[in-house]
Amino acid sequence: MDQNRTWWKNALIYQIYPLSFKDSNGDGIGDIPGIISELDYIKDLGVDVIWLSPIYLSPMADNGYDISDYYKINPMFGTLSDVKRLLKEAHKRGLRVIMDLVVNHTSDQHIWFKHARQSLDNPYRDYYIWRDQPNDIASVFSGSAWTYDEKTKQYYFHLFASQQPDLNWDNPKLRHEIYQMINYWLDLGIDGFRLDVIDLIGKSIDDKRLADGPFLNERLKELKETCFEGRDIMTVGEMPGINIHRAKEITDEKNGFLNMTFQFAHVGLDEIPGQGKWALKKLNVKQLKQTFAQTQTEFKNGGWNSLFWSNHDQPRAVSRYGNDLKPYRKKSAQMLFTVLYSMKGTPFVYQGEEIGMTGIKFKDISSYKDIETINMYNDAIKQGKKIPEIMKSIYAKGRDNSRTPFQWNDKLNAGFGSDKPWLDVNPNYTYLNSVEDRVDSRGVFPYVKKFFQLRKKLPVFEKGNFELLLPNDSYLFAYTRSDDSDTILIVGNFDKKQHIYDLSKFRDYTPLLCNSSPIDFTKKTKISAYFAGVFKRK
Ligand code: TEU
Ligand code: CA
Repeated sequence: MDQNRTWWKNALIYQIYPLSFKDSNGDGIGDIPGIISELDYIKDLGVDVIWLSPIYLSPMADNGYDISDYYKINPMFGTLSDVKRLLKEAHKRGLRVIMDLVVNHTSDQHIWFKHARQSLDNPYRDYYIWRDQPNDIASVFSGSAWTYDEKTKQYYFHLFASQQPDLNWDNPKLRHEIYQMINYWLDLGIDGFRLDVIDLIGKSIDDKRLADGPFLNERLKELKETCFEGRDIMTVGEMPGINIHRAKEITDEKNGFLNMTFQFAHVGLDEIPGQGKWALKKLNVKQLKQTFAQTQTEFKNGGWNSLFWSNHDQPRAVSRYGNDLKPYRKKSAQMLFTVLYSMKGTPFVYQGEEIGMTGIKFKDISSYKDIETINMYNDAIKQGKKIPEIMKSIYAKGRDNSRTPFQWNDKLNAGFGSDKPWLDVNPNYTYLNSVEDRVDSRGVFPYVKKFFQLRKKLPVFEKGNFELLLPNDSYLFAYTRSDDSDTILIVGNFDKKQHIYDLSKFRDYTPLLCNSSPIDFTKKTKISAYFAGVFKRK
């Protein structure tokens, strides 16, 4: 992490969920050779960096976010030599590769945990968190965060599934092992890390300070000094539990610890506050705009931010914030790209987003594979909730929404692979697939590709100041970005209806890119359903 090199500020990052990207050997599971075979596709979009969700050895209770050996590659994804080939092939094309780093917890099948649970005085006991009595902290994946271990008659702590015991970051020996492992991967030539729930490593269990806990800064500092400093890499920390002020501190160019963080304020707006993600609330566009504006303001002078709608945990953006009905899908997907990625920050695109892939509604819970979804379902049934009500939450928020196999073409299994995929393909692949989308002049991919070319060309996208326009309007998301040489105007209509605006004060702006007929600024003008446009002051 060399703070003088800031290529990552203007880089386009593409997240690959290896299970679901491309299956090369017909076992129904995406793999590394599959990824290698599509590097040209990725490059063609204008991508600079690939982020791989975990490919380490894992019993896959949480699809790889439960690691049983940090040094081994999961054979279902390939071998270490496949990884080396991936690095070589990617670098050859000017693509960098970052890996997922999951160090808040391991799998319960990790050798450390297997040892740790043997006896109270086992040398690995203190690698994990044990108590005689549990407190009332709940697991993110339902139930208590404590599981009783029969053999040694204590409880171990797991903020996620019981198969994911939390590591004890208070233990310097454990920290040292982790740093060694991180340096092993960096020395191998990877270009950085996405750090899973890294705001949790500063926690203090007994006073229930979990996210952004009292030790976070010192831990991140040690991590930076021992592993990241002096290397030409990028780091992005997933931090669901910190506020934007802290995110700015943590990413400060001089005194910070990471290049950027993932912030979650905007993806929490369609849930009832305090009741968790499954308690659905209709999205208020005004609130969404204000949330973004706050973040943009906070990062005005220093720190750095990431921009994302979706990832492997979040539902598909077009189904959530846009409109996935046929007449609107492509336009609303293009609109979402335009308004999000014209802001200041590093853009992250999740696989399939570039062709406007949609969420999934499986009829029955038995088709779902995600541990969070299944645990919640079982819990809700026990509490007496009705199935249709539970399914409604799953349709809106379940993590399998974004995990269905990539839709490459209209052939068998959407061209994902020759055998039945591990998770069912979305039936809309017959018309929604990358072959179809890329030759379509109104396709999402062609628009997005042009958009990112434009974004790279004009420095105002990287550095320009953000100013929100029409803050109280419920349909239009409009703002300007300006630096010493340019001002650009960004307009997106979040509604399926057209609306009339007087934007005549922008009459000296010309269109750079629009997803339909540009706005006529000389008069009161109709802005069509899901319109998106970028304009520049003459
Ligand atoms: O997710 C962290 C996180 O906060 C999740 O609880 C997230 O909010 C949730 O999935 C939303 O439903 C990371 C990974 O991205 C996720 O896939 C893992 O399951 C989790 O950590 C545990 O490693
Ligand atoms: Ca495979």
